[in-house]
Amino acid sequence: MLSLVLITGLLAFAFSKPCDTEGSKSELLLSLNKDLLRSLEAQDGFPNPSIHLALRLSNIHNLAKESEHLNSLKSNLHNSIQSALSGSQAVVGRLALYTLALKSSCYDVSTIIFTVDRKTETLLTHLKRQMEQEKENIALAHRPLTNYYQYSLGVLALCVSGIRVNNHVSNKLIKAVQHEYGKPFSLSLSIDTYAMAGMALQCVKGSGSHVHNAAELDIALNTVKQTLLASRRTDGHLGNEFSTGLAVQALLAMGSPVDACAPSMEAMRRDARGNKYHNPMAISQILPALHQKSYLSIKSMDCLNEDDSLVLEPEDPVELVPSDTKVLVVVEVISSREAVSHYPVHVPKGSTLLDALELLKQRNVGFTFDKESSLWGPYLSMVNGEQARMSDRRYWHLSSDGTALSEGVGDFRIEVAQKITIENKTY
Ligand code: B12
Repeated sequence: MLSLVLITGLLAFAFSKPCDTEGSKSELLLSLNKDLLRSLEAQDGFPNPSIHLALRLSNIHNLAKESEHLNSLKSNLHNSIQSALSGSQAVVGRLALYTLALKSSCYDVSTIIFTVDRKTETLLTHLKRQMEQEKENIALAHRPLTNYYQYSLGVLALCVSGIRVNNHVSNKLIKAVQHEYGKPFSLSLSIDTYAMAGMALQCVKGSGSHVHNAAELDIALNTVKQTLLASRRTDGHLGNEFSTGLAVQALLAMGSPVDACAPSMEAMRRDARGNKYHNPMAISQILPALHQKSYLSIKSMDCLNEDDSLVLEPEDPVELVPSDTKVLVVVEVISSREAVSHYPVHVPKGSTLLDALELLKQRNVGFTFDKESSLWGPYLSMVNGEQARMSDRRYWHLSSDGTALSEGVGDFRIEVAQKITIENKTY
C-alpha cells in the first residue's frame, strides 16, 4: 500500500512539473548548439556566416571549432564573394553577414581585403559601395537591387562595425518601413524583413549618427515594433515559425522586456522540441533569440573569458530506410505564360519534395528542373526550361493543395497524397 502511495505521489510530481523548467530550457539550448556545431561538418557548399553568428552569440562554446569555422569563412566564403564582386553581382547580404561573422569573433574587419579588377579594397569599402548602389536603385526603381532584408543587413553590419551610416541610406529604410505599413504582407515587406530593419535602425539610433531625422527614426522604430507585435499568432509565433527568431531578436534589441517575448520564446522551444527546426539556418536565427540576444549584441562583444565547454559526442549514424508505403503526389507546373501541366508520381512516404522532383526528372515525362544552393539549402530556380530570375523579380512559388509552403524543396516532406503547385510568380 505504501509503495502504491509512493508511486502515485512520484507520478503526480512528475506530471505536475511545469514542462519548461530552467533545466529543460538549458538542455534544449545545449542540444540546438550541438546541432549547429554538427552541421558544420555536414556542410556542403561554402560555409554559412549565419551559423557562425549563432555559435558566437551563444553562451556555450567550442572555441577550437568556432575558430576553424572562422578560417573557413575567411577562405571559402571570402573567395565566393570575391568572384561575385568580380562579376559585378549585388551581394550586399553576404558581405554584411560576413562582416557580422568576423565581428562576432572580434576579428579586425579592417584587415579583410578583396582584389577586384586588380584593385585592392577593404571589405567595408565594398560594403559601403554596394549600399550606395542599392540606394541608387531604390531612388530610380523604388526597390533595392537585392531586397530590403539584405539592405537592412547592410545597414546593420556597417553600424555594428562602427561605420557612420550615410543618412540617405538609412532614410531609404525608414521610408520603406513607413510606406509599407499596413499593407498585406504578401505584397509588402515580410516579418523577417521588418525584424532585420528594426535591428538595423535601432543600431543607427544607438550610434547617434542620425541626428537630422531623429523623430522620423523613432516613428519608424515604433512602426516596426507595432508590426512585429501585431503579427503574433495564437500559438505565440510572430509571422511564422521561421520569422519568430528574428522578430524576437528585434524586439529585444528595441528594448522590449524578455517577459513580453515569453509566449514567442515558448512557441520556438515547443517547435524546436518537435524538430521543426531541422534546417541549421533556421536554428541559426532562433538560437540567439533563445539566448536573449540579437545581432545587435555583436556590437558590444569583447570575446573575453568565454566558456569552452561544448563538446560533441560521436553519434551513431542514422540509417534512413525509405518507407514501403507510397503516396501519390501530383506536381502541377504553372509557367509565366500560365500554361498548366500535371505530373503524377508515387513516392515513399516521408520523401522530400526534392526527392519527388528528382524522381519525376529521371522518368523522362517532360518534367525538368534546376536548383541553386543558398544559405537555406536548394532553391528552385528553373522548371521545364523556364528560369524565374531575381532580375525580373520572378520566382517559382511552392504550394501544397493551395497553401503556400513554409519550407523549400529540400526540407518539405511528403507525408500524405497531395497536389504540389509550382508557379512562376512575380514578387
Ligand atoms: C527575400 C526572400 C525571398 C525572395 C528571394 C529573392 C529576392 N531577391 O528577394 C523570394 C520572394 C523569391 C522568396 C521565395 C521563397 N521563400 Co523566401 N525569404 C526571403 C527572406 C525574407 C530574405 C532572404 C535573403 O535575402 N537572405 C539573405 C541572403 C544573404 O542569404 P541567401 O541565402 O544568399 O539569400 C537567398 C536565399 O535565401 C534565397 N531564398 C529566399 N527564400 C528562400 C527559401 C528557401 C526555402 C530557400 C532554399 C532559399 C530561399 O533567396 C535569397 C536571395 O537570393 C528570407 C527571410 C529569412 N529569415 O532568411 C525568406 C525565407 C528564407 N523564405 C522562405 C520561404 C518558405 C520561401 C519560399 C519557399 C516560399 C514559397 N512558398 O514558395 C520561396 C522559395 C521557393 C523556391 N523557388 O525554392 C522561408 C524559409 C523557411 C524554411 N524553413 O525554409 C523564409 C525564412 C521566410 C519565412 N520566415 O518563412 N523568398
